[in-house]
Amino acid sequence: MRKILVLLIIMVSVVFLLAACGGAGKQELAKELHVYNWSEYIDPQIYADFEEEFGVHVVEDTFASNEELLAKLQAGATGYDIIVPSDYMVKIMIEEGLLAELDRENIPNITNIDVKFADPPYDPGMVHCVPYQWGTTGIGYNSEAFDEAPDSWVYLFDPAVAAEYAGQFTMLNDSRESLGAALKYLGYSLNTTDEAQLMEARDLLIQQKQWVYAYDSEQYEDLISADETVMAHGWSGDFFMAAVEDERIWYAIPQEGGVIWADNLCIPKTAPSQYTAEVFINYLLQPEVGAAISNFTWYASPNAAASEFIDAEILEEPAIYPPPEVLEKLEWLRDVGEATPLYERMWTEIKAAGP
Ligand code: N2P
Repeated sequence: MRKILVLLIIMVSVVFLLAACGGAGKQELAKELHVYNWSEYIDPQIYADFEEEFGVHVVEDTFASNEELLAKLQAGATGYDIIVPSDYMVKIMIEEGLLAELDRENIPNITNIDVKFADPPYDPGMVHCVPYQWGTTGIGYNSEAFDEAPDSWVYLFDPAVAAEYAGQFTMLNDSRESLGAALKYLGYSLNTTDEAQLMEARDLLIQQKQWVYAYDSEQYEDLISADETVMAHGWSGDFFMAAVEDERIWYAIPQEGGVIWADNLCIPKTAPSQYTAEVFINYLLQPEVGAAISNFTWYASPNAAASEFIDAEILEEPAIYPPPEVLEKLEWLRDVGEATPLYERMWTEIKAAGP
């Protein structure tokens, strides 16, 4: 009788133990995943494949600048599971307490990230985010409209040159990028906190405004293709992606140096499903999926394991993977801290100025 009791106790314990093990670590996937992303920044097929494999429907909403993304979160948007801020904005968001810390157990593929990107200064040790894609900011153009590549900020800012392209070029609708381009042309740092330098950059952009077709961050490459414009201040991959359909379009990194940036997959603290977001990040980090992202966006991948699946045309393009002597001249946008409101004020004044 005693033996039977002991056996019974053991059996019951085993059943409980198994149940406990099965439950631990195995969280439920949400039915939907809400991604807030830059436009045309992922092959929609990847969302479809993820849905097929995990039964999670991905809903995407897009933003056009880091400041728009931040404003949305600050205004209390709570519906997003994944957001894609750039480097300097990650730092700001961490400081504002807007980002969740990643649970590495759910993201084993994080080891695929190239060591060069695995310890970013804006998020040491990838505690909050995983690098998604990286690229540069420069000048895209219709090669038929130029004898030589417009590979200098002179084309956008020198009155004698820019006036020649009056009404035929766009500038990014982005405070840090457009002020940054003007600062570079003036020979200053993209991250200056000197008010006099910033006012000079503001005045330059106000002077330039009479020749600017539009401030735009989402359709500038299509405007070139539609022959509305011949040149645009913009992000590398967007032009290369457009060049697949319209081979007149090409891209140059200004000789004076441009901007290098990295966008990141992060999870807001308010995310409805952090676990599903981590499963999704892990999915994107698979070598073939990482490559499929770059093969669609034409941006460089921080995923080392993806390289062997990325098209040679992309890997071998020096304006996508710049050689060391070009990389050296590029500058990262950094969090300018207390000077941020100054940048915003300058930008507001530019936007409000008469054409
Ligand atoms: C993709 C936009 C790239 C984002 N269309 C630049 N940070």
